[in-house]
Amino acid sequence: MSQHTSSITSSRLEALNHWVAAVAHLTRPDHIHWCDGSEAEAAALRAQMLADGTLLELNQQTHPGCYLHRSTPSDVARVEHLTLVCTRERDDAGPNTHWLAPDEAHAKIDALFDGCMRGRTLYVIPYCMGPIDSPLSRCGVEITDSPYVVANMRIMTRMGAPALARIEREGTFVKGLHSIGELDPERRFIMHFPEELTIKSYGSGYGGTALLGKKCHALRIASWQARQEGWLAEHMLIVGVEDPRGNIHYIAAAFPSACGKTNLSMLIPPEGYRHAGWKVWTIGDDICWMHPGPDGRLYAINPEAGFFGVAPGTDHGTNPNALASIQHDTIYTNVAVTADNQPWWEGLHEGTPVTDWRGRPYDSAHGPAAHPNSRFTVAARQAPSWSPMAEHPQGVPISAIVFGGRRPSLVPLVFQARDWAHGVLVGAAMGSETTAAATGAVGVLRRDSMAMKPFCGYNYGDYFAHWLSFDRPGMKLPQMFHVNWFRKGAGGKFLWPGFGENLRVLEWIIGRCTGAAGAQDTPIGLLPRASDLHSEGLALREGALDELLAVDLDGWASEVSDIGQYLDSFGTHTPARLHAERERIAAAIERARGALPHAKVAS
Ligand code: O2Y
Ligand code: MN
Repeated sequence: MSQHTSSITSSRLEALNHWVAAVAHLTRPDHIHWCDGSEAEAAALRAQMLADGTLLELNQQTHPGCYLHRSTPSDVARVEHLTLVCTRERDDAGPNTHWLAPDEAHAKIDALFDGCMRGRTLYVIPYCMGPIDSPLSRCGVEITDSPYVVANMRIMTRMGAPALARIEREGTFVKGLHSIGELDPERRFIMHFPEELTIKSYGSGYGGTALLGKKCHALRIASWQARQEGWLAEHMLIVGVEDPRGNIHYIAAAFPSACGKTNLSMLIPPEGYRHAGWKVWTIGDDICWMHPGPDGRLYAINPEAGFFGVAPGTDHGTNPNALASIQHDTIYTNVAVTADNQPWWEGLHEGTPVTDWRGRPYDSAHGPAAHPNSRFTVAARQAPSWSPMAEHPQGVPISAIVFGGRRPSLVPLVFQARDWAHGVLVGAAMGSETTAAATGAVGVLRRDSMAMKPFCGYNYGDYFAHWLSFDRPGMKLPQMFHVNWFRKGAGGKFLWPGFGENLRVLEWIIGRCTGAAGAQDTPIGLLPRASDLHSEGLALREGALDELLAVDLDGWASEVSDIGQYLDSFGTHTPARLHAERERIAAAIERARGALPHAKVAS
């Protein structure tokens, strides 16, 4: 393939060639480069970025193949208010998105793109989300003027010649146009046109706003495609849990941003479990595409090929697998560095920062050394826990779907939904405290249905209906659960140790799927009694487990009423079945409150 050319000679790539020509006409680049994904290409781009300071070399003795990128300080996280869904009908985008009419949106952003690549190279990145030979995968092409984006897309997707060959075979692909522009926060937009399978992003060079295969394609556009085609595109990790008899159960779990999805997907079992033969296999840490299989089960693939993980907090104690993965061939973004040029972040118990994420001499008066949303980009295959099944074209069968959020009070450690409709309500009602993964206030409770609030490409009411539509004859659907690792006690300390110990909860979840684990029925769902959880070797403070497994009926009465108002906010789009499910639970809580003197169900 000739790389410095304005088009690729193939009649089957006519649509792609036309689009590239039209974009070049608008943006006026000096050069056009079609990415083939080769090692030679990656090496040339790396040399260029090292020369112009886009990348800085880290200590090659301790971290071979590792580089640091410092983004513009105003460009360090997603910007939800500038992330738009542009459907012809406003109602199709729904109140959960920021909407703009397509004509107005195109005009606004094309004015910014006009001439913006003068003096730059336009890179054409063909990519495949999912294993290259999987029928569940979908392709896209990102056009960008950022070599940093090319380097990250090479890690995060299957990029280059094989993806182009698939696009040539299939003829369809998602179009993503990106320019870093002037990196001016006042001239920044991330626009999605689901009806046109098109994304346009201007003015950011960072993360989910610039790597268009990730949040923009694999969630916002894919969720729209999934609804039309009868599958699910979700903000979920996928993990395989192997029991001592060698059975592997796959679990998909949705948590809002920066709630530990990467940690859970790479969990190291507690010592006793390890000795007994338990193992954990990573399939994905952020995004999950699930399709009904011929046997009625849901089969999942991870559309990504890498991790774009949060660095702060990653350490031997919290995520040894992630730490092992990022010792080589990793791009770090916005971390601090030590005197001998090793990457450093808060929570890493080795080394001392001398230079902060902005490149200034580190001074704790300036705030943290690493940005709280600093990241590593690393190939998934570098994780010691990486599962060979992640490359399986048919995906892995999902036994359980887990929802969770940061809930310092009320929500128990774990509960199981009675059935699919109840599980959809539990997912729809999910709430969590906000984190540093997006700009805006941190630590505020907000509803984040299925952890898709920033990522659903259409009206949440219709999305809930789509989820409910899977409950039909012939389907063998996963069991559904809710977990809360973030419950705090009276002193403000976490009650549950989390990390590896979360396997105890996953064991109960798997036990519920196989019929091996017990539970008690409560108005909010099925909860383990303290004796149903394996707690040998678990260091909890006295009474903590009872607190973690109690149901405060008064608190739940007001929670369920709040959920009612939330469901009402989607108007007639909210399915009647979801309202009915909420009313059933509200009535069960009222009956139990009437029957109990202290309005509490003890474990
Ligand atoms: O996209 C970003 O810039 C940071 S946010 C992010 C990155 C990787 C995985 N998930 C997220 C998220 O916000 O959920
Ligand atoms: Mn995410």
